[in-house]
Amino acid sequence: MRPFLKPSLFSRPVRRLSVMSRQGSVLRAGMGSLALCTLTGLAAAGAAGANAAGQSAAAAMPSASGAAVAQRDAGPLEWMMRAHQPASAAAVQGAPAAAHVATTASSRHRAASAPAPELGTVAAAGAEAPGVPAREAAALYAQHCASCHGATRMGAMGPALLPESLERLRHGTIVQTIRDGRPATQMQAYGRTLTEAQIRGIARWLQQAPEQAPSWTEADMRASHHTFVQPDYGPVAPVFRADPRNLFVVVEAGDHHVSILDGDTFTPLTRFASHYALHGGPKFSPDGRFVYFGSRDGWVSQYDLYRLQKVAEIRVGINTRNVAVSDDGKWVMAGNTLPNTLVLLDAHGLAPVRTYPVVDRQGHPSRVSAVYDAAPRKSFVVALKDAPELWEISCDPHAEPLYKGLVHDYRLKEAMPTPAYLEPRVIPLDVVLDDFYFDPDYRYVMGASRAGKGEVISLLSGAKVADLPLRGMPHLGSGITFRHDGHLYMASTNLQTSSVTVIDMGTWKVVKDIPLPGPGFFLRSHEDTPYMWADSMMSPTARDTLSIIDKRTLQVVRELRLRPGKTNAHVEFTRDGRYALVSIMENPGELVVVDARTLREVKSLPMSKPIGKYNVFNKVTRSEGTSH
Ligand code: DHE
Repeated sequence: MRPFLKPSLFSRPVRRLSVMSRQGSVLRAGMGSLALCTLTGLAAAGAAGANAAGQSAAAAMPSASGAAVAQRDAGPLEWMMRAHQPASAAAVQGAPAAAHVATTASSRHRAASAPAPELGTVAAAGAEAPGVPAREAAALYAQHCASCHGATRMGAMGPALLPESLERLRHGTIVQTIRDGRPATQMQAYGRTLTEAQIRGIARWLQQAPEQAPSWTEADMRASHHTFVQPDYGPVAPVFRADPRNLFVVVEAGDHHVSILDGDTFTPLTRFASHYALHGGPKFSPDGRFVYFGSRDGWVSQYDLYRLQKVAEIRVGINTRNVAVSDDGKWVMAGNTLPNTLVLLDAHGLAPVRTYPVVDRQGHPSRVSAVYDAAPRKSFVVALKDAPELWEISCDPHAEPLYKGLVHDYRLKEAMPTPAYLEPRVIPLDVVLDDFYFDPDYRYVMGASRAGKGEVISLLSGAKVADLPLRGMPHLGSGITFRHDGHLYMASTNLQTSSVTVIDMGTWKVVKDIPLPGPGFFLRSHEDTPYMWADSMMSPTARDTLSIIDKRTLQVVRELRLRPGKTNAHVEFTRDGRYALVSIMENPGELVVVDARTLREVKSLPMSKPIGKYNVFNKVTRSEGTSH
């Protein structure tokens, strides 16, 4: 087959030429020191204005929803499979044709929430009594709900009530919330005011897309920006006596709060309300003073851990994946699925600086899968959920320029160099990669496609350097690295198969699949402990079991059931690796402190579904046993 010479995209000096065949596959060949750039992708992205982001998202909204409803009876594993489906597949399975953005978002979120207690307790939707018609439901919403959740359901004092925001909840859970209210929030119980049919009608109406597609413009973003305090960014002393580098930030998903914990005494310093459904790890400034949160419904918040006060917040989108903080502490980048944008914020106060429409080389919008801080490269790496591309955005004012366009040799200056600072560089991929892990130097990205196919991509050249022989659905994002006998290993849980996979990062070969009692989600370790801790929270029967694996022998040495029958998951170590903090992910739940040597419980604190906890020292020093 003769390749159709359509330039693929490289923007730094590379040693390989990529050409795309008419069939769309990328062929690569060694080419000395060439720099090739696409003629289309970035130009399209750059040309689109900030408002176009909102418009393109709006254009992509479904005319009528159905995805969330169609998927309500899916089992946990099915949800996980759907979470990893490409946009087209999700659309075929029950969503309207135009639902490129919103439909795929709807299919995505179900998976990992399977262990959430409310999901299992709700009656099947098939047995529901019919609710009042949509017109009446809309009028009831305007009368009872709009003052808190916004006339357009975009959220105000209460969270957004759009299909994308509710997709992780079953119909019965929404009915229950309207009927019974939510404890410790302003959401009151409407069971005494409204009939069952009215409540069911409102719930069903909320699961449908609104007549007017929601949009989120730069003006909306700026209007949402709120500054609580103007902190002194110079050296200040904490307002408490605890070691500020050994604090834990605990995200409590049960009632949407955050607790700050002294990591030496395991006593809470403060607890405050967060935005609805924080997702992804909170990210820290390099000195550990500030922490940044992203919520699923688009809010980014900055919190001062020394002063124990909120600094600022801004709503960057309708649906947000996660946030990353640059290595120099100057920038926060937020990745959205609705609209399809990346938003760059000033890390000191969260003022919006730039909106990047996320559009692939063919001009199609894509959701952001996640944004990561590649600290050694002084850049953000962005994974796209609907396009076979990775983006890298340099935060280095002295970064080598980008060469956009097809050139023979970038040294001949055949193309005009574009300053690379804060400008996306696009790395084309063979497949859409969905889940990622980086080597400690951020030279390589390990990625897994939705079908579980694994690849290693060099961030230097943009080329694939190895295939990863993976089974099932590896959860690379929860991976850890560790060293043993002069080798650097990466280990990851698997959402589908009951094992932890260990890969030699020198050879990219799987050295062992360590059996677990069930599929797991999170994996954790620390430089100063010989063990890694894996949960099996994707398993209906073993979600209460933590497997303690010896990093030297790759054998499970103990199975811990701290609270039998309850979800035992997500571990984080103290800064010295002496204690492991384990979540009992229930509501009410607990945080259990375990001696990492004796594996004995030393303390327990009541918490509301503590979904994750993050140690300041381990994060800012990029401990190899934790996420970054
Ligand atoms: Fe997460 C991190 C993606 C469902 C809890 N999750 C991440 C990250 C990604 C991701 C890309 C890393 C970003 C970061 O830390 O900045 N998560 C996904 C999904 O694609 C998936 C499967 C479907 C979805 O709806 O988004 C998914 N995640 C879940 C859940 O259902 C969990 C258990 C509950 C929840 O809050 O929604 C969940 N994800 C978490 C947590 C982290 C996370 C606690 C941070 C882990 C860490 O220790 O750093």
